[in-house]
Amino acid sequence: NAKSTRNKTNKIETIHNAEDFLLTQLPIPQALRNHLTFSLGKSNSWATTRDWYQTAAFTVRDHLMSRWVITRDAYRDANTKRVYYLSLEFLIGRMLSNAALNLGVAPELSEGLQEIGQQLEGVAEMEPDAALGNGGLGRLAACFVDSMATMDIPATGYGIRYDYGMFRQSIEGGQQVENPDNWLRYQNIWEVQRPEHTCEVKFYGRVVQVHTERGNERHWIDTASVVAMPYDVPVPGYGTQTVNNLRLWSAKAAKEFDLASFNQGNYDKSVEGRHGAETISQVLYPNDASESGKELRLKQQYFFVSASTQDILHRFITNNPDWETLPEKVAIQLNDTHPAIAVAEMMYQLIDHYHLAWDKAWSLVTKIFAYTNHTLMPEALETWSVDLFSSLLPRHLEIIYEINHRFLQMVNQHFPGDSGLLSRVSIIDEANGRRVRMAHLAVVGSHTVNGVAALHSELLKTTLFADFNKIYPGKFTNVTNGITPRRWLNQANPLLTDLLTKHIGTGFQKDLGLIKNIEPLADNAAFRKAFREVKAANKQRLAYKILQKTGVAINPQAIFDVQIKRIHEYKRQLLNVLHVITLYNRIRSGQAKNHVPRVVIFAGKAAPGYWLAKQIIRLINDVATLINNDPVIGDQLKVVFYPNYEVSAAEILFPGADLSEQISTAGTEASGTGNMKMALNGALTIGTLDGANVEIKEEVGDENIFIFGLTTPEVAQIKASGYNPWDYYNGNAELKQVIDMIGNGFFSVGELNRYQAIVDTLLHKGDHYLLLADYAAYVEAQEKVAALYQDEEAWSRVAILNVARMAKFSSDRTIGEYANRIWKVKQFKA
Ligand code: B1H
Repeated sequence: NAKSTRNKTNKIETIHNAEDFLLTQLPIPQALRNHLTFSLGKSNSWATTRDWYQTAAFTVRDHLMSRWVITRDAYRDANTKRVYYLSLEFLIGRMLSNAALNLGVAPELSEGLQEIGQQLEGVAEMEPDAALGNGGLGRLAACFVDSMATMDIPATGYGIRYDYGMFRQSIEGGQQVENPDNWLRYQNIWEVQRPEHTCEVKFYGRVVQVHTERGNERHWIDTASVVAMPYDVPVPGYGTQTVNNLRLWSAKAAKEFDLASFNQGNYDKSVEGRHGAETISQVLYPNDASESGKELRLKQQYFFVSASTQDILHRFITNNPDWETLPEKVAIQLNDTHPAIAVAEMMYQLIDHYHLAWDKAWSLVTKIFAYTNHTLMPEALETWSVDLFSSLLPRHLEIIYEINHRFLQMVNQHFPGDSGLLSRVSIIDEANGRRVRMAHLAVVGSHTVNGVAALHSELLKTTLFADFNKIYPGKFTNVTNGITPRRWLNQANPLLTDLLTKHIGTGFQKDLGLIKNIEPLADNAAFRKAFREVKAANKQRLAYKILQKTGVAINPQAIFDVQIKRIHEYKRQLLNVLHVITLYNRIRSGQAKNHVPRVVIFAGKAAPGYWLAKQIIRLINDVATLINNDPVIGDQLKVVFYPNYEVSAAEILFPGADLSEQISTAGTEASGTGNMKMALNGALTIGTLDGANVEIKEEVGDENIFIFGLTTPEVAQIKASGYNPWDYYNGNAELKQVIDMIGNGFFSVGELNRYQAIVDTLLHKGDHYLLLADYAAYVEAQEKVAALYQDEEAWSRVAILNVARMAKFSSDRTIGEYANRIWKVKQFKA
């Protein structure tokens, strides 16, 4: 059933169905043997575990390739509307098990490896994580591409192929040490270089007025060029033939080297230009939730945005007669402001390259773009100095000025004479040494702007974008984040997946709505017991990993109290530490009523330049050392800092958690997604009414979550009325004791004032995140946690209800909302 068609060059080509390709595929055990010989050039007796990983990866890749080809051709032939997801981060993690799962070959692969004496888990561990992201924002992009493929949405992700991803963290003497992440050291089997789709990206230069037959034009000249080389990564959907594409750009020098210098024997100089260009895609900036302000970062942004925009427009105009239908074929989502320069770049290409008139180009642009905001934190709001912009991207600065001029004129018409409003919403901040506000560019250039959880989206409308909400009523909306159940349930927690399958059948992986069918089983004692056995096994697995990584032996019966996320003051790991020390003091003084043995587990990276966050890591480790070695404490309390938190570590940590710490100051965490991953894996949440915690509470019910602390309006109010942390310090003897221990060097006997700065932020610098104000409520909530944990039947019941009520938090639901409400793109099955 091969079909013959004619392509553009009038050649006859043969298109196969996926089945035709699949029929030609060998059974997996045979394919493994073949690849070992023909792809690796090895024999069984010499093969290392890494060889077996590569062999397995080649084997699974074979199952992807035909689907990938067919999907791409089908999109092109049908000329469907496509979504382009622009993101500076894709935190994908390992791909082997995920691809095998999504393609439906995981059991066969596992058996095939067993036949040759290998275990899939051990083999899969040889794959380095693709850590092309910092944290939640990057992982969200990875969940989204999984969901878009699974839901047959014609979508492409665009990003950067960093040579070095997120740094690897080791802990030396209790302190974070950063090591380079050389993830491409060995061949990356999951990418295909596409030199035929190379683009040129320009920087610097100047703009001149030129008179042409079309009239006066602005020409950007004397530029320096960099070549953008695409590497394509296949993204297989689960239970579908669709394999979408993730295109990651790598920077190359425009000319291999300057021949003149080379001929003069000046080899060093001739390769210099090369290094300058190639540094652009060298390394991911590791500053989650704070901007770096570095020229190289702006270069990264423009580099991948320009290449992607060229790619998108070239694909469009090759398949469509004119520009009129661009918004019917193209939807572009900006993952935060990092790619916001795309608004100006699209104008630049349409006007300067394709010669559209301004008004026409602008009307197309504002129908194509949508922007997702991920944070309200002022330190993360990107601005670039006008000076830097005018040197690096002079033509784009002109375009931004023109966009701003027209925008401010419109505002002035609607709100005449409000000069305060004009200066507040201007894309150029004139007050702080002239800076380009990327969020304003993104808002003005987009038809829709969304926040990532209900509370966050409300706060966007009432605080950060209040003026814009008045100017553009209806532009702002909410799309609550989600997580892919493929990786975060099926792959990370095979035991729970098996248990669920036994009772409700398969299908929940693709339609998480079905998971509600386990709800009645919360009242079934046998099911609760089976559920506890799963949790116990996952805790065993985690305990073993912790022993391997840290040397700390933990009691798997204890409650595993887990806070894993980037280290940041607003996330309040320090509040957790205050509680740990409180428990320590209570146990030592015999005042721990209803205490249950507890293991408090932390993991997360601090931005290398964020000194206080690094101090918090050090404090956690100092506290851990003291408590873990106190014979009076024994198994009653243990503290663990799990090093190098990454996607593959998360896959072990989430299923092993009993208690999920989501304790950010209300109003600071846009959404959180670890909160969803833990609840889906049967942990109970202790948390504030922040981010998506609010919606998790709505779903699981007030009685099945431990909510504590100030609400967002209360936070605002207490700050407005003059918050004084000393009142709490002096008013609570336990709290005072804990802070004094930190300040007096109880945990740092060799250096008594080591943690003075931490005490200072709490007492002398205003305790910006209100740890002291929330301390008592937090400790009280933790007492309730302990009390419930003592009743294992009651605890399991609540944990099961949490799992059963997580349907809303599938990223399939999230992507469905983007597709229907924002992108207006339909499913298309190849
Ligand atoms: C989130 C970021 C972020 N919000 C700047 N903002 C970055 C900002 O490298 N930078 O410059 C990197 C990342 N990341 C997170 O996004 C939010 O804090 C989470 O609450 C949210 O769940 C996640 C996904 O929406």
